[in-house]
Amino acid sequence: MLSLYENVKSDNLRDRMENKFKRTTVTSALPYANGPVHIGHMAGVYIPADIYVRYLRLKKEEVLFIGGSDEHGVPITIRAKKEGLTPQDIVDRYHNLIKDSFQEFGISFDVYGRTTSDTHHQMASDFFKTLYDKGEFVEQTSEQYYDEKAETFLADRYITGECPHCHAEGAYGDQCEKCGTSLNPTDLIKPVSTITGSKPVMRETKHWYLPLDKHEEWLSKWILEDHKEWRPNVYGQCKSWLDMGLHPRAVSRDLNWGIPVPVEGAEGKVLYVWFDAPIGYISNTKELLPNDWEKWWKDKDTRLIHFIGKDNIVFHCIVFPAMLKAEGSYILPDNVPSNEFLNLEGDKISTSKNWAVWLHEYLKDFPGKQDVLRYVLTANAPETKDNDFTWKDFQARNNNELVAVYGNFVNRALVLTHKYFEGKVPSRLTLTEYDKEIIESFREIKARVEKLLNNFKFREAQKEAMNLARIGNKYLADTEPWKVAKTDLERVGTILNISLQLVANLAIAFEPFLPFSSAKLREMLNMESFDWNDLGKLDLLTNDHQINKAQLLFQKIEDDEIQIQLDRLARIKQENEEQNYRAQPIKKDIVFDDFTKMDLRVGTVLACKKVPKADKLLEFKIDDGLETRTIVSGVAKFYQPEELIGKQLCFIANLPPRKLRGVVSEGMILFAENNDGELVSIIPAKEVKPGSQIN
Ligand code: B3M
Ligand code: ZN
Repeated sequence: MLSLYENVKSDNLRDRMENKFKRTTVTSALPYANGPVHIGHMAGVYIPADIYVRYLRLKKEEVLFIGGSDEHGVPITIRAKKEGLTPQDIVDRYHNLIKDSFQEFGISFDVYGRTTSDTHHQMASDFFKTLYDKGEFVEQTSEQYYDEKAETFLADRYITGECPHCHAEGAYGDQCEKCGTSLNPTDLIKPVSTITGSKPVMRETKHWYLPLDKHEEWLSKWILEDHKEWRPNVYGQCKSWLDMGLHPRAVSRDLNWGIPVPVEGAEGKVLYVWFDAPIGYISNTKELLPNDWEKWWKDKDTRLIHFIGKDNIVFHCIVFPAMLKAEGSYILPDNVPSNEFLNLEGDKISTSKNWAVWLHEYLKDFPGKQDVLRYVLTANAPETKDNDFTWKDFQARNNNELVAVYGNFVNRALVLTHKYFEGKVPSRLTLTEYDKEIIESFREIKARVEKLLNNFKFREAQKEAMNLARIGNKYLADTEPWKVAKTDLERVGTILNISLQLVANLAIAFEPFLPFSSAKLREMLNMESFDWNDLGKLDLLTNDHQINKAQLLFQKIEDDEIQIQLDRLARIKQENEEQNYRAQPIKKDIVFDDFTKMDLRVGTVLACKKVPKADKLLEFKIDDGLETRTIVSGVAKFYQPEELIGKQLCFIANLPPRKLRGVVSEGMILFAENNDGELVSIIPAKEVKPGSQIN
């Protein structure tokens, strides 16, 4: 398939690190502090960013990992209103919850700041002022919805109305959640302000716009020509934005939560959240390094990498770079590795529908199993396409890979060393051809994993690390030292030496991915520290080095633990369906006479069968008290023919006969229709005579 980005060398192996840069600034998207974080956030952004940073640190590179909460924006004000709290209450609650979750999962930020900090307010405000003074904005007046009762302009999310496409009620000013169409507030039929319930009016308002059209030329060259190595999804999205042509974007909003626009005549206006949030990366750096932050953002020898989700691409690849360029003293990102989305059991993760695995809840159910989730989320990372998290897969990967391969190998190597050599690393003496083959196969691990990590291919990189464990497991199974021990202890020593070197290699290779397990393993191996450059080497543990007792690295996860999770999701799904349920509106009034004209009756089903070549239809023979009549009904999807035989059903007796697939149907059986289209039979509460009338 020829794609938009056919000219992109998708497997760009240019090692951008080679001597070109002195240090790396790594940022990960600042999550909105209006809810806890879930596995989608982790798989999309934080785990890959953390793997990358840990890898660079292990290589002893100079790196800074910046995170923080995004505490402005309309969703936070809406949440506050709903709960009867202030926006500050909301962000205080979630900032701390999110920060704790990240810490518990080993996301190793150097700083985790917040955009409500003074440092940030000052910096974002100054940034705006600089651009304003340089004439980098255009001022524009437009008409927007205004709530006269509340005396405020209305953000898109504060206006609801009827969707012009599917006519659902309650569509928002930016999107109809029923049919998914994006909207403008003016598209809504019968718009209502959610603040006061009144009808909004149009009013003029002035805003500042960043004229992206003026930046189009250099952005095009910079991305499309100079950064062909960006991931195809990122490059492709940028290309389609650029192809459509860029337009000025408003960087201010009428809202009372955020950073005030620092110019005269801007009362009641704040910086648009997407203007201030990326500046948060910089202000959080300053919060950590008040005197030394600039080299991480302004030095040409610094490489800047943004880890984000796919819905943030345009802001990080087009808008923020345009802001940085307009300011003039900053470097631009070198890469923006962005992931697609992770689904949960086949459905889109949704905070409002509680369709998610929340980190703080996971840890309650699976204490100490941070690495298991990290492993599964990387193994399934949505790097090139949306992917699915399922609990069965989670269990299988834990039991069949972490426990059966990695954990099993490590445990056998350590236990045998204690059994035969009192926990002292035995010497490696005569090598067989097979030993040499094994040694050879892990010598290249460093180069292979590096190549993948340098190109942000975390799934593949983790697979390589796991392969190393597979090699080890197979080596022990093939050489069977527990049998050899009966005759040749020297040979056992050689096998265990190789195995232990392999275990030490595994501990290093897995450190970026599974830091908790690597720390445990380091402790078991009694190693002081890890160095990435030791990877692939055979002398990580010297002869006679004393190792500690073996502990299990991973534990089997049982079916009942998984069932608890599946039951929880099933409950949530049902609750959502119930909440979504809305009865159809009542039809127009009829006259009583219309009702009495209908001959509604109860009949007994004598026979029922499928109508040939019609997968929806069942043919019923019904005793209507006078004779046997045939009725064809479209319920084959919901009932097996034999299920309804002998049952009493309600039907309309005086409809004109109709031919359906060659069968003449004399009437219509009544069914209740569920919201999702399921048809359910209506059976009298106690048996009545066939032909009884319903009135
Ligand atoms: N808070 C959107 C998000 O969480 C936004 C990211 C800001 S990164 C500067 O998806
Ligand atoms: Zn709609």
